Amino acid sequence: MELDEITISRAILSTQMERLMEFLEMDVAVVGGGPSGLTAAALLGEEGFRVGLVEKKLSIGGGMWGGGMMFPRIVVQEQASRLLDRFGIKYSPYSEGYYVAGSVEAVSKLTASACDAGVEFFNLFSVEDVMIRGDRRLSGLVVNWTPVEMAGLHVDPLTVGCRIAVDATGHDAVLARLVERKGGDVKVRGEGFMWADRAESEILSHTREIFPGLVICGMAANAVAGEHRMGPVFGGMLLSGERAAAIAASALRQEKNPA
Ligand code: 48H
Repeated sequence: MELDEITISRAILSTQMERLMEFLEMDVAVVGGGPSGLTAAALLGEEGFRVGLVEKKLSIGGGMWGGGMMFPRIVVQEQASRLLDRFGIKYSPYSEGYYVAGSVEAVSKLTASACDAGVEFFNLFSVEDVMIRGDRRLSGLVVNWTPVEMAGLHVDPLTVGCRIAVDATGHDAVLARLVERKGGDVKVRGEGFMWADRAESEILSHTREIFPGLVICGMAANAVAGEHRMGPVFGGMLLSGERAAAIAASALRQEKNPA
């Protein structure tokens, strides 16, 4: 068979357009493909929800690739080791309660789990605004190509609908800041100094629906709460992603079957 370039182009364009149309209205839009967003997306996908993961960079993985100061290792504490098991990420014990995993394996396996769970990835999409109607509920994301943003081109964005958005944008807490800036009842306090134990033990209490339709997780949750940072210990990110998935799933089920 002789390869035909036009067929190759047609295959990519038609397949991607079909997927884009299918995901114009999602159950959950997870914004940010770092460890917390990947965990949330994979778990929600496994539950059968239509989940799109929007990531502004070319690659998925956020701040986990770089491990600690570019040494590609992450530390995970005892409480989160069950999530490493769940996603098939190998690890070795270091000292009591501390486990070490490879950051490349961790990103790859979380990403693979999300793919297997049916999550659709929209990389190189940057969220630049959100849709909040008079009913004061977040109901969509306003997205543009990252290269458009990088080049400073005046190109209008498109909008995708979602029943729940998960802000997993890390230190910048992009969605929370957008809602705050545009007058929503959200306050972003900004993250505090390094204090791993405190930051990791509080992150689950900061993982919550901060605005109707907007769940915050991962480092963004700590940034909103004015909580400390934790450096390259990643258990809290996985656990926070898991908590965000549970909150989103319960809100979606409630919407379907109101009491
Ligand atoms: C689409 C966007 C946009 C946008 C940003 O930073 P992340 O890895 O986030 P978490 O919270 O899952 O993990 C945090 C962890 O990596 C970390 O930094 C830790 C533990 N730090 C501790 C410390 O002390 O420093 O991923 C966020 C992702 C990135 O991939 C961004 O590119 C993406 O969100 N993103 N995607 N539209 N507007 N903004």
